[in-house]
Amino acid sequence: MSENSQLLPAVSSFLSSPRQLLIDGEWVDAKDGKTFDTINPATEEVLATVAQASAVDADRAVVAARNAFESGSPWSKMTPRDRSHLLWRIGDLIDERIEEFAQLESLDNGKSLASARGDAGVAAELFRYFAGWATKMEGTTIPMSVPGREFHAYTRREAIGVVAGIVPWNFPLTMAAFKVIPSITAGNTVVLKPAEQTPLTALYLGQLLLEAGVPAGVVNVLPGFGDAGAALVDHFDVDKVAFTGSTEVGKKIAAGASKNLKKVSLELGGKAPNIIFNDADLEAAIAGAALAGYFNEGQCCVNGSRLYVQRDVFDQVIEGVAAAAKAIKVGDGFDPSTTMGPLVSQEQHEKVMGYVAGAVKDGANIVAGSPERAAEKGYFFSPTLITGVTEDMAVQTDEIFGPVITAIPFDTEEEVVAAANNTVYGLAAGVWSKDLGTAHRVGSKLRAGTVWLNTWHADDVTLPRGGFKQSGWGRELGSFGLDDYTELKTVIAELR
Ligand code: TXE
Repeated sequence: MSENSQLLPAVSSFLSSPRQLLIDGEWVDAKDGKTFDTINPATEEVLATVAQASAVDADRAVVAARNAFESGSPWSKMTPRDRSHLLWRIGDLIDERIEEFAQLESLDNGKSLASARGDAGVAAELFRYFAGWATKMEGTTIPMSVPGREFHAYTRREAIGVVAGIVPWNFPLTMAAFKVIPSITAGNTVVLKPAEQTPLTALYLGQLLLEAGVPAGVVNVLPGFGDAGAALVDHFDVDKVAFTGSTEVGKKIAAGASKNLKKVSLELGGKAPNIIFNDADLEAAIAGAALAGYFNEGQCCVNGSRLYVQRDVFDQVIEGVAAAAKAIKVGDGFDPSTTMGPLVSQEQHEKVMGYVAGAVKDGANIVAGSPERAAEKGYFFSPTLITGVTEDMAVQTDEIFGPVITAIPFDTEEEVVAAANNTVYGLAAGVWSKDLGTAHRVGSKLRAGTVWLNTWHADDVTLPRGGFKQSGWGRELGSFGLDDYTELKTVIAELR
């Protein structure tokens, strides 16, 4: 297959010239002229050259965002209704260009075109969902009791100011949308820092936002590395940092942002337990376990990587998940038969292979997959299922962020709940049982921000998501997600 022969003209033209930074409504080079290459993980070849933002560019973008936010700016004067219409229009524009976004995402990240289309659809829907909220950021009137005096007290939800959105590479467009959309819905301005592995769809989104009529400086896009992200976190004029990424960097961001007490929301790593009881609908549970572990090449923060199966059905479940793993077609994202693309980068590929090789060394059994690369070229890796694992093995404790499931048998509910919660993470968890009492009771004991009962990866833009423990701070999406992008002001007037 030749990818280039299938590329849409808009995508070919986007890739054919160096991509720049978006600052104050203009496409500009990095101040120091630096660029970096973004790599197609299926071919290991350079896909595009992109301007690399430094701290100086971060400052330029924050100044632009601050000016766009200040009172009297076109953005500050836009009514909530007009913001709502703008958000809706952007959603529709994304829908019109789903194929363009999907091609760019598949080339840059590796995921299949079908999966990338799904991501773009979520981004479009998210714009429309938040379009509804722009006109519904309501306050309350609150009674006061001061003898002999009369007051009228009420609350207002107001924008925070300049938001720095720092995002990872596993869902590049949707993660960008997660930060940009609630920011602008609430009237903030944004500097978005996409991941260095996958800058293209964020830049394409930037282009579309300008076309849709988002005023200059309201959304700025700064491709670059961790230093550019850190410069945003340190910048005095950034009011809030919204981050999705590793727990390690999340801790640095919390520490950096605390210097000026910026607001921070963090969506970090996970190591989700997926628990199958003897009485589960095994057909559904097996398919669900494979989806939980292998969707998006396993590069999901809510990836169901720790499978716990009650002893009577352990062998049957392992056989079923292994068969599902072997049925997955690993290949180039542009091949319509592909159900799993390559991992995102050489670094991620080496990390995942290293964990599986380590498990073999520790004495675990590989039931499906292998610690080896799945092709000579490209960061391909076969979906892997490992048994004979103990709780102290690195493959069981660490977030691997690849298509790797470890499976351990259990006997009692008490034992499995303790094992499931024995992690620093708390992003997601799942329970499979036909007994609703068991499902809800165990679900209530799991320390995780999302608990799936008899399903996995079922989701909607209306639902809040986020982590317990070291999986993060705050919640994204839904009405809860919008609160994190606003300040609450209390106004007290004396009636004289
Ligand atoms: O993440 P990083 P990486 C986990 C997953 C993965 C591991 C490493 O386990 O294997 O993290 O991935 C920017 N200040 N997750 O290295 O470094 C960086 O440029 C400010 C889970 O890619 O956390 C990128 O834009 N920003 C996760 C973003 O942070 C900094 C998704 C994420 O990069 C920075 C991705 C700094 N000091 C990886 N250093 C999830 N929860 O979904 C880096 N960045």
